[in-house]
Amino acid sequence: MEQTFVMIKPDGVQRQLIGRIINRFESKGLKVVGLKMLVVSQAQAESLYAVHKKKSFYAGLMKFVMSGPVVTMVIEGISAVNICRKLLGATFGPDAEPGTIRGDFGASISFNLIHASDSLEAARKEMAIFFKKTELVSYYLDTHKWVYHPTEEKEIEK
Ligand code: FUP
Repeated sequence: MEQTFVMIKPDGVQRQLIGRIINRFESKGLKVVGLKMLVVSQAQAESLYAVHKKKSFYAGLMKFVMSGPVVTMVIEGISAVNICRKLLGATFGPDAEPGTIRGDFGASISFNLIHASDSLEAARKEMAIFFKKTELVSYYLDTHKWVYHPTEEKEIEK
């Protein structure tokens, strides 16, 4: 079963969208296995956005992500990385399709409400920045037998 890292950014918290955003993942049938509110440290921000270090928007992005509390999550499910990215929508609010989180709640380029890992490799790295292994909870969701067909069970057990 895949796990991915998701973070509601400071604008999502300030706009009181925490509940509605988490609801998108739960409604899809994905499972929250880690959940934490925190203010991102300089070291965490540097690590999360290392790939953008040379970009013109890097300084602004760093300042923004550390500007207030965020909500970090680890989300689990079959194809969780890909599904979460689709639920987010396009990077910039004006481009994001209605029905996606960014498409429904955001109109900005810089304030885009939420982050989700873009690959399994990124997910592993980003989860480790924000969560200790002991902070992730392994549990059975009774609804899963209705979210996934029995033929998918092998994948669920992985
Ligand atoms: P995404 O993977 O959709 O979160 O987007 P990227 O990894 O490409 O960019 C990371 C963050 O940088 C985005 F969430 C928003 C910000 N950004 C800008 O502010 N300006 C840009 O031109 C590109 C990205």
